[in-house]
Amino acid sequence: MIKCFLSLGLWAILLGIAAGADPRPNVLFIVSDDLNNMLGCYGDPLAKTPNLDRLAARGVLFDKAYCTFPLCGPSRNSMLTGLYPNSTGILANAQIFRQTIPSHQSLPQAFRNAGYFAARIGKLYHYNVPKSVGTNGHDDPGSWELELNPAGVDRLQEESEIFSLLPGQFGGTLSWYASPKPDVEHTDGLMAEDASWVLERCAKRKDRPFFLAVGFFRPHTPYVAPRGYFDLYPEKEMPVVEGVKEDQEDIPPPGLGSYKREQDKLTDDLRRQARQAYLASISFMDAQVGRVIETLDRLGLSDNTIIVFTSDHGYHMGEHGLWQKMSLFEESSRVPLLIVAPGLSSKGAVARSPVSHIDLYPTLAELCSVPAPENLQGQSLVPLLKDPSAAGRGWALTQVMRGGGRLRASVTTNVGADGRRFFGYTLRTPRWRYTEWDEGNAGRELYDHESDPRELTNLASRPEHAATVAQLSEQVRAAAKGTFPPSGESPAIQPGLWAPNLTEP
Ligand SMILES: [Ca+2]
Repeated sequence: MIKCFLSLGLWAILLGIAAGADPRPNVLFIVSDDLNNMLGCYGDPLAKTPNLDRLAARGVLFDKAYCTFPLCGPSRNSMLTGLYPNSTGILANAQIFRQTIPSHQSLPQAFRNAGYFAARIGKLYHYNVPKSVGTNGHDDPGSWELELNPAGVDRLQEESEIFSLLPGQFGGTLSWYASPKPDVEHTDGLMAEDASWVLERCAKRKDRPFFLAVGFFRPHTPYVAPRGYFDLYPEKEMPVVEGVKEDQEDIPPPGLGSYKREQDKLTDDLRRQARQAYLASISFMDAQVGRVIETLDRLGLSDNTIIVFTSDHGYHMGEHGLWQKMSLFEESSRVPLLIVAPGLSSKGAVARSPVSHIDLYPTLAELCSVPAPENLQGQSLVPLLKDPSAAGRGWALTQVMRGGGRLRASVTTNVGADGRRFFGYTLRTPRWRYTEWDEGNAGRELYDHESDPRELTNLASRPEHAATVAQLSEQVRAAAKGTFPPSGESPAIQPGLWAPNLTEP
């Protein structure tokens, strides 16, 4: 009789418990490296990303998702600890949160401690690309039971063929190569194979759910991908950003502080080639994601596996005259975020409230009933997964550092003659982006996304927007204050709101 009132899913769980199976859902956590929102499912007119488009159609696409810091190391440590960079103390690459907050439980570690099988393939924490490909990089061994670090022809054979703006340097510099080798010989292709290998073994363990993290390296520089993907994007059809000089006139200097001198070498032909190679690398990565999802489906795991797809931060392709990351503009701070939570939300839904990487840890912990640390700083996205029109927190905060010194990340340039370090914070609300540099002393920016989605006109000094600036200034400062740990919690971090004052790990 009771049967009439129980859903099929609940019956499956009850039967599963009877058979010794663990009913908690699996997690497939996929992170692409240096990927912006140039994807078909985000409306890009050129990108060919059929696999990610299909994935978006299976779950919820977060239209306004943002990183906490547009640089690999700070962003990944933040995402995987559920804490803002001001609380992890990680504001540069080549560091890991164990150096600053060693007892904190990372996201995969929480799953591991709750009985999940936690595995990593490729880049989850920071990794020098391409030099650390094939190694553990700056990994956290406590997060995983299994780590796999394949290296393909892109790392082992082809580096001498790569074109670079700074010959011989690939990791931080615009560089690319159309490879004659097939997908399966490249690092990301090998990672898709490894993921299938792990999934096949996990499928046989009904008693133990898995948290499988796959960190693809593309489209990070060098943009190396099999030649066929370059052919999808004829060079002469690649657009070049126009009107940069006029656009830059109202941008305060720190807003352009991520520009690198070697980019002076970019001709329009090189700009087209860079875009072609970046898009080719995206399509190559998309194909590898497709292979992993196909395996998940083939093994019958999809109905009980939560899939997350995101990137560590966005990326410029010449907008505002900028390339790569480390700016606070939309292109650099925005990330793709797709979440498929079987049975929870309508397929192909779009959530438009601003959300953050900081929200992933509490979301996955809630979805899988995994105990999480009490000091997590994000919101659970479960209400938005259930109802994509829900308001959520209503904003996302991204910060970046400017200025000199040893902590200076490889991609920043000095602004400010004294070399003093300072922060910029930007708040994204449903309508506005508002940015303050060094407490406003080094500039403010206000962009209206209703009329100016490319953030071309800085409205911060216009009298008619004074009230909006005042209100957003108060809001961004309150949000920034909320990124620090409660006082006295962590002796490794001595925070200052507008300038980092911390002990280098
Ligand atoms: Ca402008």
